[in-house]
Amino acid sequence: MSAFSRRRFLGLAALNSAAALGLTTVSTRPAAASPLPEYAPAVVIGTGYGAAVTALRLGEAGIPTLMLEMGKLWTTPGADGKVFCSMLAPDERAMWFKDRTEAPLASFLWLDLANRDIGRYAGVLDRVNFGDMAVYLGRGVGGGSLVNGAMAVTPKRSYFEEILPRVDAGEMYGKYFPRANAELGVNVVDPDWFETCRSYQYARVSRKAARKTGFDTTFVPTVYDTDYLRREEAGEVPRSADASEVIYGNNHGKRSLDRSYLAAALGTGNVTIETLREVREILHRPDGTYTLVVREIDEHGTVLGTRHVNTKYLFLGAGSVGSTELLVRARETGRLPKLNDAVGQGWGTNGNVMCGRANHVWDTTGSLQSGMPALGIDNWADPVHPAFAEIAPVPAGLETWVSLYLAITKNPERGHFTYDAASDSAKLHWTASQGQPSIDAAKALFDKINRANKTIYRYDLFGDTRTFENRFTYHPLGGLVLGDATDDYGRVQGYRNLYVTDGSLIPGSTGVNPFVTITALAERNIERVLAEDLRG
Ligand code: FAE
Repeated sequence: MSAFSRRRFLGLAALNSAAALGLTTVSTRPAAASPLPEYAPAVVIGTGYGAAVTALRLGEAGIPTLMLEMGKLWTTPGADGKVFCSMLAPDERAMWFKDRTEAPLASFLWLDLANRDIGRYAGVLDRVNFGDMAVYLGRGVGGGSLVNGAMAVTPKRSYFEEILPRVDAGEMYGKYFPRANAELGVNVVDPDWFETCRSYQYARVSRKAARKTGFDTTFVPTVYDTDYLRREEAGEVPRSADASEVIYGNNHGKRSLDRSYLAAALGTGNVTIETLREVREILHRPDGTYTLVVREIDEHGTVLGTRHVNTKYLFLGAGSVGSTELLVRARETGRLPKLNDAVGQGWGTNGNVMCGRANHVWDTTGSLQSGMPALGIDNWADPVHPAFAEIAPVPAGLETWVSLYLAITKNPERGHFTYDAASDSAKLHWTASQGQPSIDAAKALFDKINRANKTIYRYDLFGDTRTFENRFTYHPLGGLVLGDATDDYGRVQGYRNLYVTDGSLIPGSTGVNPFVTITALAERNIERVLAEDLRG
């Protein structure tokens, strides 16, 4: 058993016992299940990809580390025996303090069939609405890993070199990407099973249309256990991906961070996770250490109190929107006045745009659709309109004759954040027109596919009659860009022992789904920071 597996095993036991006891603190040391400590040598804000990598490596190095997560621990089953609700029957667990779900596919035949009124609760998926752009985010222990589609894609090296030219690509592709893929548990669907299974009939229908146009498709690696999926379809195990579970969490099959990096971090014995704790402010003390103002809530949003936690080493892993908001607020309220002008800049949507095509009546996709995509149409080499379009499911549980796609395009537009004192929050500046390059790229690809297959777009999926939906993103990136707001290893400019670890480091685009890149970059950065700042 490797050290990672052994630690993972210990950490999983700690997560399960915290859930069984209804604790908001998770640790392998039972004594730690006490009020929030006043001091921790290292604090990591958030429990998403960057945060989880950082906590594991700090814990391995023997550094007592506290993780503060605003969402809840997702291990305790509800009254229906399930931890998460499905997309077809969403309830309060679905969304972060909303009165009604806000699903990405707004309608079907112009009817709002996907959304339901729900109670306000610390649910797993958030949609932060900023005018012309809405950002979907995961909330809970594991961050985005709880809600995402599990697509684990390493970017093309040439594009990685283009977006982060100062990062040594040789080192990334030789060491950190392989490390990230191994520890995330990335695997690929068995190609033979794929050809005959029911779960991916929808993907094969889209592949046929792509091939007829002259485009080829590529398998998308995943952190969903593809063997589990095979057994789901065979009826051998409880269904999850095949039971319309994805954006509101998966009850089985997915290797979310709480089952990989976070479990291993807990298993070091040096990492504690505190849940339902939102960091509101960062103060810099005269001795160079940091004080965090932390709001404690319960699952129904009642504020239980505000506490202060002091730390020497502070790592921001609250995601592109969360970490950027914390630093924009700190700069504009004068708490961290030496933060530079790059804080809040360089934000992008990873060029996300969604669209649907109407299939011919004989091209049925089937009522059983895996919620975890397996194929993408790779048109990234197109010199004018590069796009990588994932073939997405419509897990409605019935035949819809829709082929759905989430395209990742090369959109050079960037947004920025400012601080709004009235609401004490960061506001994203992004206009609808900035999304146009993404639409142009997707349109270039899907117009060709429609022409070759004599098919048309679906006009009924996004609430009105639009064919391309680019008013939301699943892939917020940037805000605290590597080498601008930070040095080349995520150290925040202007302040010692303050670091960024998450998707806010990436300048708006990765060309593929981003979590493998976020993970690998965090591995690279923490290795250097540990060697030079903490051990040096
Ligand atoms: P992230 O995972 O967002 O974690 C941040 C954590 O910090 C969250 O748990 C927050 O609750 C917490 N937090 C925020 N503010 C605070 C605060 N002030 N105090 C305490 N805690 C805080 O950060 N990516 C892929 O690569 N493949 C996919 O298939 C894919 N599908 C997606 C599908 C959906 C529906 C969504 C929403 C996203 C998807 N993504 C996918 C994106 C991916 O999940 C995202 O890029 C990463 O989760 C971002 O990782 P970070 O470490 O930046």
